[in-house]
Amino acid sequence: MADPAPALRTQQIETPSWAYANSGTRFRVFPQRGVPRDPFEKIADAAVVHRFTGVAPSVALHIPWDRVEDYTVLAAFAAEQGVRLGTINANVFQDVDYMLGSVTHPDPAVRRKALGHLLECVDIMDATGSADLKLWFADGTNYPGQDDIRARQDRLAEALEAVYARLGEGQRMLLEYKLFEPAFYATDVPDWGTAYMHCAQLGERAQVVIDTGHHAPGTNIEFIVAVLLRAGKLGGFDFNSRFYADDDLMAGAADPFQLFRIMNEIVAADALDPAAGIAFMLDQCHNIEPKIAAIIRSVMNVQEATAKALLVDRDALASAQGSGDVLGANAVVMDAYNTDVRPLLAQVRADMGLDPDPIAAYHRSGYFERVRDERAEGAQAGWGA
Ligand code: PSV
Ligand code: MN
Repeated sequence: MADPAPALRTQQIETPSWAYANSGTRFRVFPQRGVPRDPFEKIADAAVVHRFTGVAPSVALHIPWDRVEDYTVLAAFAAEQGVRLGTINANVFQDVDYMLGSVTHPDPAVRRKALGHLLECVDIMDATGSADLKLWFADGTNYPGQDDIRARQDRLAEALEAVYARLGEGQRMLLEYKLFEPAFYATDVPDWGTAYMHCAQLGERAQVVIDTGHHAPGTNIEFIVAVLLRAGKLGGFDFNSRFYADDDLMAGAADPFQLFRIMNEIVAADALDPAAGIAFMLDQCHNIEPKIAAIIRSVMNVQEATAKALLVDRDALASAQGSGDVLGANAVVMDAYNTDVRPLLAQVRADMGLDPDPIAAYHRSGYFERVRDERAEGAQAGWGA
């Protein structure tokens, strides 16, 4: 079996700027001390996560939450901090005009406004050097008959085509799906099949993003991973975990076995290497727990799932599968899952010149106490601000 350490050392997990900001449910946002007040401070926090884990070198932005005057200045600041700006997430779900949809809205004027924002996001990518544009649409309907389902698909296709045509060299469009919420009857991109259809029609540089919280309970997500990988249409992940709906809890917290099964498909298809082009991103909110430590924990959870996937004895698995040995094949996978990979990861970190225990090292660093005092004044950034 190949040594898992090199792959673990080169793994890259992108953290989301909004996870560092205040967030909550529709019932209450509980502000936390030390939370960033602007995109620069979010990036500074993301850089701390990278400093202690060594595998989180990029941070995703959400526009307009991370709007700044000059994105080249923000990119230069990120570089100074030791990270880079990653995926640009568009936001066409928080403007009052979008009550009945954005790019699928029945009114062409609203559609034009939404498309304008998506194109602005590509301009931002040009300035930040970001390679990926991530699109998630809250569009959909709440009641049967509210709008024409096929017409909405046509409007969506038209907008996607215009954005796709605007992409520059080396840029991709990642289309995210979500079963429901905020639309409760028919979401316009509800599942991987719909996302795949649009991406297939657009071309090679349009790929599907799997947000692990965006499925019906019981959905076999690793099957979707395998099928999209086979079709060359998996662009990346928004990792988070859920017990009920789109809970946005820490990745690997609710169901570490599912995260392992997903990473197992990735490793089996040789898609872990950054050169394979799969973006491993977190998309989560830390409503009640301290944010930076929670993000470090999430990164470590993804690393643990990956390490276990790398430990699957592929030869033994192929031979058990080939001979129809059902229990033997399952045992190979379970042996890897049941291995305690924490010592292996501690060694990997030591070899990278890192503290083997990133959370303890972060707590010892005094970073939290420092920013808690420095950021005492002013308005904290929050979800939607
Ligand atoms: C939607 O629920 C989503 O998963 C999309 O990725 C958004 O851009 C993100 O959450 C941020 O709220
Ligand atoms: Mn997401």
